[in-house]
Amino acid sequence: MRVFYSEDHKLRDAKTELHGGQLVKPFEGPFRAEWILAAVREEGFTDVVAPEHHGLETALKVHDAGYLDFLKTAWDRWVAAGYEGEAIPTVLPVRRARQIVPKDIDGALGYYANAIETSITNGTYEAALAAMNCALSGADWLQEGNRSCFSLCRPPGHHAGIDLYGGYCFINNAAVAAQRLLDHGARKVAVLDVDFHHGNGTQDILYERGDIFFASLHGDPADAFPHFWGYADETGAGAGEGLNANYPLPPGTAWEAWSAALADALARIKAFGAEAIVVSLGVDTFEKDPISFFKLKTPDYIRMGERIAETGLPVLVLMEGGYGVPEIGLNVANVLKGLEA
Ligand code: Q9C
Ligand code: ZN
Repeated sequence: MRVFYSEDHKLRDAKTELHGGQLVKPFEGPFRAEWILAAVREEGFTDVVAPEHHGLETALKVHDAGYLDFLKTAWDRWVAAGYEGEAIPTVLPVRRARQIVPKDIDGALGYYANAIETSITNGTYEAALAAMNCALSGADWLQEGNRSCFSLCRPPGHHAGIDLYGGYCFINNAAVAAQRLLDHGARKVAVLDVDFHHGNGTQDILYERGDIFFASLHGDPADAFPHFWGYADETGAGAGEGLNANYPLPPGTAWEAWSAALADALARIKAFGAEAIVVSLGVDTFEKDPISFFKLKTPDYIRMGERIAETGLPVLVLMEGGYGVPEIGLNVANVLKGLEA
């Protein structure tokens, strides 16, 4: 299985995340991609290739143009304002506030944020583009007739909405990849989000679309980030009515209950008639993840890959979350092994 990986992920190396009332070293850092790359190579996935460079054409079909321009310019505008820390918003356009994009960078940050733990830094936009390029090259690789591949995207993407960043995400790599598959001949595709957190950005982008089915298995929003999205009664709207499937699950969820939800999601993806699956793979479902509460174990990830492979559909695996412990690498490699079994 081919692996797409760009060294440019290292351009995002934030010093701060707002966590527990303190600015701490971010959970999402370059070390994650290094651990994952080392493990997938160790486990035999040695066909590691840099992605092609792509323009913004596909991203502009899933994101707002003003939002992408904000991402491109935010750091320079922040520095020009005279600030010395990393860029974080302080004021948000909450209930009853006006939804007008402010000229001022402090206001623009709040306008485009859906969570404020995530600092914007020098190099963040360039790293997000590199992750997007990995996703697009993966989509093209499937389109050439290959059954599966792994795009080691970093930073992740599934919390990035139409015009929203947060939750360590800036450009929605999964939505961009799904769009690319459709633009290159697929009629219907599915995004299957197995990250511990609800894929609120992906849901935001796909909610009214009739050509992409979205399923997400995640910690119940009553208990877990992103808190304001991910309930089971969010089922899609307009042309997308019935094409959004959320599986909120309680603290302590282990393989048996988790895999029952997966089986239901995969059956619905098949019934929809998807011609390919984009998997938003977070391994923050692992029992030792520092910010999550599921209890999956390392061998479970092999079975996860096997179950997805049983659909018989081409599969593009994109990296999302998974934190704290070096085992994230083997857990990712196990999914890939299960897919090839
Ligand atoms: N301070 C992804 O897994 N905060 N994003 C959680 C810890 C944000 C997770 C609480 C978690 C974002 C891609
Ligand atoms: Zn996550």
